[in-house]
Amino acid sequence: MKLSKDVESLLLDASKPGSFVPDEYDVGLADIMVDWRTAESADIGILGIPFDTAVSGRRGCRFGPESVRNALVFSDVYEPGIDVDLSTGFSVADFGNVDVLYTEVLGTHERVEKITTELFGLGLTPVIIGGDHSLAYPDIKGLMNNVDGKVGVINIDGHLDVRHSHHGEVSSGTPFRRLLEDTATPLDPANFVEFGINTWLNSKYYRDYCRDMGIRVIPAREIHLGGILPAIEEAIEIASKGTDAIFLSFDIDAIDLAHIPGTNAPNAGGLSSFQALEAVWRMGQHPKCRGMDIVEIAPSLDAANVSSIMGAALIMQFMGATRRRLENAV
Ligand SMILES: [Mn+2]
Repeated sequence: MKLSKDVESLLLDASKPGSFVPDEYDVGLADIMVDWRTAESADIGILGIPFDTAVSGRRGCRFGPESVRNALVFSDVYEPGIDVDLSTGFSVADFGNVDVLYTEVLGTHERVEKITTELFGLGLTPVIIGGDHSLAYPDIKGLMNNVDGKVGVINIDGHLDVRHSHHGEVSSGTPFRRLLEDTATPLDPANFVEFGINTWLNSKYYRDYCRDMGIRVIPAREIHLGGILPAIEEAIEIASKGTDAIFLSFDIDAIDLAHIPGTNAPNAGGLSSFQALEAVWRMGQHPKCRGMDIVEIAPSLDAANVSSIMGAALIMQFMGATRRRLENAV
């Protein structure tokens, strides 16, 4: 169709999200992110998993990928605090969402593991947007399937997520027990750290299990009282010691409920948004860091979309850290 030049110049391309008030000096993530089918290679690969069937409480995080992507494409690709600019020399490919089996947890996990195994195999750094935390199992298995040696895992979370099961079923509370007990590629408890554990939604039984297994649990209280930097340093030390790769699993409910209302189990006394960003910035720069998932963001439980905006900020921060890591590797 044809419109007059005058009218054409008044229309913004709505297929490119984030097109509000253009400023020729702004570069948004939408300007640098491409569909994976058109990319030769990429530094970062975004994958969404719209699946919350394994949540035992309030569901809604299956809408996380859509909501976080919407927040993500409004991000500019520069952050003055860390002074990282992603506008040139950094590539982000969007792999879309996993076609999940809505009523089948294990079947969905199989699909996810198949995909993540190939994504890690491409040599890029995946950023996986959940979905519920049960998905950490196939997310991390995808990395383990690509590494000969051991994989260290940092779980930033309000909860331990080492349950045996919920009535014999896999749930969002079981992913790390599954990894620790996996027969093919078990997670070594000596390289697993529980970071930011907090509040009256954890059992002594599972805390004792971690103690008996030699798993370091760093409660949010210890981080608040002792400072974020020593806690980050210790977590990196545990996950990197004798391993070939590190995976960062970020459950948004690690962050205080004042910042994150949009999740199944909001956390009183959790990490601040700054502490969370600083943890991702420092952990993501470690030379062994290979990927991240961010889970349990439920926009249907949110207020003013802030939980999705926080999720997007954490992803941008991880991308900034990844850029620094890749620069340091040269
Ligand atoms: Mn969790």
